[in-house]
Amino acid sequence: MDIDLIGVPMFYGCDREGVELGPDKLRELGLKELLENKGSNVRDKGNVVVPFASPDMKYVRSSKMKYLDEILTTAENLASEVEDSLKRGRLPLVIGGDHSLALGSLAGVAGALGNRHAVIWIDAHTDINTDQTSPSGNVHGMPLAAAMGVGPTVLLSVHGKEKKVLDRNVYVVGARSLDRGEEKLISDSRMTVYRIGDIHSSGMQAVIDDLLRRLRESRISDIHISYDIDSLDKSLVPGTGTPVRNGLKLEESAQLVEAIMDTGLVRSIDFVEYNPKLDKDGRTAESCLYMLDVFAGCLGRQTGRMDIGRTGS
Ligand code: 6HN
Ligand code: MN
Ligand code: MN
Ligand code: MN
Repeated sequence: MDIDLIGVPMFYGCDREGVELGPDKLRELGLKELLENKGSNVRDKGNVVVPFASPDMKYVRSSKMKYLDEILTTAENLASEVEDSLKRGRLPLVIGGDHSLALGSLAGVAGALGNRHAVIWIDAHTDINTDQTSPSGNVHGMPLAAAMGVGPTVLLSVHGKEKKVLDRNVYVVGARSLDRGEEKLISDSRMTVYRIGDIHSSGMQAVIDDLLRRLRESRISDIHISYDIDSLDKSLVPGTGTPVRNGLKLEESAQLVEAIMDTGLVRSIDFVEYNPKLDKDGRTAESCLYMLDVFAGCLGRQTGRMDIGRTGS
């Protein structure tokens, strides 16, 4: 697979410093070599430009969304890069940085692919707050709502005004920390949420089978994966800003990622929320490398497009 690595050194969306060091730390840990050793051709496009803002500038533009201007500028920059990579037939691997960067990656995906694709959001959270429902004002809790066309116009207008994904093509896996407004949006929309309870009661394979069946029934031919490392259990990722207990084990996460990757339909990937400053004994670095190795293995053995649903049942 031909891969474009794109770093987004930004913490504005979570308002907690350290996560902006994620992209360079992952490079230092050998991400490019890892992908190459597994058989991919990798071009590192470097980091997108993230404007500087001091903490006193947090609420300059909006009283409800912190660092709004800087997040929007970064998202525009990223959207252009992602769109450009996709149009060249390369897979953008976007490394964060906080999850608000998905405003940009999803806008770039929509720019290149239209809106027939699916988004698979692997996360302890659903990130479907709006400025009205957010308990924190942190934009990393809002990008998926915005992508579906829900929320304030400023967030919906990144790189074009159209919806970046249709709600019926959105799947969240691993959710276990949701706000009230998010619960309401889930019931009012057609998105699918596989909660940690579903995974623990039916098993990951059953969730995967259901997910792949739905993708097949919707005739999905392109997938974007947004991987938030806080989907993993808190004990595995002390180095993330919003860790949540009772999360996925590495093996479960690997099983999920492999099944999705092996459809051959994944066109772009986000890998977000690694905060090296908060890490303890390199445990988070180790978990990140474990998961990136899984992605790398799948990407490296991809030669062409496979039929969806070959994995699982
Ligand atoms: N993430 N739901 C909480 C909020 O502030 O909106 C947490 C969001 C976490 C977002 O982990 O990408
Ligand atoms: Mn997230
Ligand atoms: Mn464009
Ligand atoms: Mn999360």
